This record gives sequence, C-alpha cells and structure tokens, in this order.
Amino acid sequence: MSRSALITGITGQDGAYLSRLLLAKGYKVFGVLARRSTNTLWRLRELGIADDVVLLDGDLNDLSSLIRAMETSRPDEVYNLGAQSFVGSSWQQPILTAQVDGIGALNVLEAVRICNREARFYQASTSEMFGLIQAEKQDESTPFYPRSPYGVAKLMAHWATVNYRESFGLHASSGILFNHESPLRGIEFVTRKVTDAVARIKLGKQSELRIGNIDAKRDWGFAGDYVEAMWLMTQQPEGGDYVVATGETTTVRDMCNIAFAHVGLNAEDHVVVDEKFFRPAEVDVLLGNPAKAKRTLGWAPKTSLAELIAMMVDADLRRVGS
Ligand code: NAP
Ligand code: G4F
Repeated sequence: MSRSALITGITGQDGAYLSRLLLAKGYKVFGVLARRSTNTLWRLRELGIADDVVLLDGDLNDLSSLIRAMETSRPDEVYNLGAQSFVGSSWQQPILTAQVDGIGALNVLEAVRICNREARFYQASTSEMFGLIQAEKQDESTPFYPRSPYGVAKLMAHWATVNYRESFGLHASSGILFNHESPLRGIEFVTRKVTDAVARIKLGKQSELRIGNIDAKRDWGFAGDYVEAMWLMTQQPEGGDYVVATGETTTVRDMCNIAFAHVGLNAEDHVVVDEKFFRPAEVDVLLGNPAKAKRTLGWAPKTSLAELIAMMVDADLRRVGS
C-alpha cells in the first residue's frame, strides 16, 4: 500500500522539492495550503506537480485545521516546513514570526499527538539557531545563540520537537539545515536576489545591485539535495537531530563574484553596498559539520556552490528573457 505524507509549507521552495521527491517514491502527497494569496502555486507548477498533490485548506495557527488535515490525509509522515522564513522580516513581524514558526510547530506536534502518534514527524529547524556561533564548525552538540526573532522562534520549535520525542515517544526529528537555495528560492533571499539581478543586468534591464552585508558568510547548498536528508530522517528507526550542510562557507561577496562571472561580468562594476539592507543583529558566519548525517543517514550534498549559482542564474536568464 502506498504511503502518504502531509506537508505544511508545501507551496514554499522546500515543500515543492520534497513533494516531487515523495511523489517519485510513490507517496500520496497532501499539503496544508494557507490561502492568503493567489500566486502561491508557482513553484509546484514549475516542477509540473501542481495537479499531483492534494491541497487542504489550513493554517499553522489554526489547530483545528491541522487536526482536520491529519484526519483527511491519515499520513505516515508529517513534514512541518511552513514558516515565516525570511530572517530580515522577523524584526518587523516578531510576534507573527513567533506565532507561525514557534506556536505553529507546537500546533502540528499537538495535531500528531492527538490524531496519530505513530506518524513520523519532521521539523524544519535551522542553522540560524546557532546565530552568534559558539564553535567554528557547528554540529548537533554546538550550543545555540539565536540572533533574530526568527532564530528565537525556531529554537522553541526545535526544543518542542525534542520534548515531544522524549515526553510522548513520537518519532520526531529536527533537521538543522544550513542555507539551501535553488531556482525556486524566494526573491528576498540574497542568492536569488543576486542571480535575478545578474540576469537583469546581463539583459540590459537593470544596471546595479544594491545589497547589505557582503562580508557575511554562509554554508550554501542545493535545496533539491537537502529534501533527501529530510526524507532519510523519517526513515530511521528512531527520530533524532541532524545537521545538514556542505561543510564549506563562502562570503556573500564571493557568491556575487561567482554569479556575475557566470555571464562574463565583473561584480565590482555593479554591486553597491546599501546599509538599508543591514540587520539589527547579524549572523556573521555559518559553517556546518554534516558528519552525523553522512554517517547515520548516508547523506552527502551532490551540488557545488558554483553549480548551484549557475543553475539559478540560467533559470533567471530564462525568466527575465521571456
Ligand atoms: P519558504 O519558501 O519561505 O516557504 C514557507 C512556506 O510556509 C510557504 O509555503 C508559506 O506559504 C508557508 N506558510 C507561511 N505561513 C504559514 C502559515 N501561517 N500557515 C501555513 N503555512 C504557512 O521557505 P523554504 O525555504 O521552503 O523553507 C522551508 C522551511 O525550512 C521553513 O520552515 C524555513 O524556516 C526552514 N529552513 C529553510 C532554510 C533555507 O535555507 N531555505 C534553512 C533552514 C530552515 P505561502 O506560500 O502561502 O506564503
Ligand atoms: O539569504 P538570506 O536572507 O538568508 P539567511 O538570513 O541566512 O536565512 C536563510 O537561511 C536560514 C538558515 O541559516 C533559514 F533558516 C532562513 O529561513 C533563510 O532561508 O541572508 C544571508 C546573508 C545574511 O547575512 C544577510 O545579512 O546575506 C546577507 N545579505 C547581504 N545583503 C543579504 C543582503 N540578505 C538579503 N536577504 N538581502 C540582501 O540584500
């Protein structure tokens, strides 16, 4: 009998890639759709799977809608990917971010506890929880020090996941994923902002790119690789916490250089640093150690940063060109 999965955040970057992965494995895929805007299905459409998933109205802040989604989908696996995921906005909307990213995760855990404790649960945790890093390379034992309302809310969700595993015996995993990008990345995040601008500049539709802290360093991977790690976590005999990262870190400046060079341009001719994009508190550097994921899940990233940025620039050239 085919397995079924319920995904919150199915219309987001990771929700789309995870849906494609699970459909390919023969799952029936259900998604919680928070109906706030009309253009939310573009990612599922780009992957050609919008008609292959079942969308159920619901919201992370509406426990009854999550219980109904659990009852309708009767999932073997529940992936909580829904979030206000843009760190920059979390200073403007700290309470909404706490409600969606913190309480929302607790609502999903409660829905699992109430409806079916056998369902396996995945929480989309984040390297942003490491914030002001307490170790040069961050792994599962590195202390957390969040630096944004987003990081604080995600830390609550992480500990709620651990707590429900220990309190109620849920098969609950927390994937501490470092930054992962793709052509389906939201335009507000720095990689996609850069690749979109590179395409526009190359095609003569824009002349400069205004960005913030170009000295920040991130451990960037490809979202398509990272959703495989999510699935592998729910296949283990027990739930656990896993860092998912490439083990390499790069400055925003060097990421820009890679993107501009891909179309034969020089980043220094176009990039303008604008303090408007600086954050009240910055996460200066993130660098993950994915040794546990490699050892236990057999997971390793397949896509280099250069390949990832090239894939994103090429996709944006096609979009801007048409
Ligand atoms: P994303 O593209 O921003 O997607 C977020 C999803 O959450 C969207 O489908 C959004 O729906 C949905 N959502 C927002 N508020 C909701 C609510 N109140 N109720 C139900 N759904 C709601 O994020 P992503 O990059 O795919 O990331 C997936 C998850 O991983 C997020 O939890 C993020 O915080 C976490 N994470 C991401 C990264 C990364 O580098 N991408 C790294 C670590 C952790 P709409 O489409 O309607 O807005
Ligand atoms: O692309 P970003 O906005 O991603 P950030 O803040 O690292 O958060 C992403 O990764 C987290 C995992 O660590 C996720 F949990 C989270 O949901 C999200 O997916 O910014 C990356 C870096 C930051 O240091 C930022 O200050 O780029 C710097 N940056 C410099 N100029 C900029 C800009 N970021 C954005 N968004 N826009 C700029 O113009």
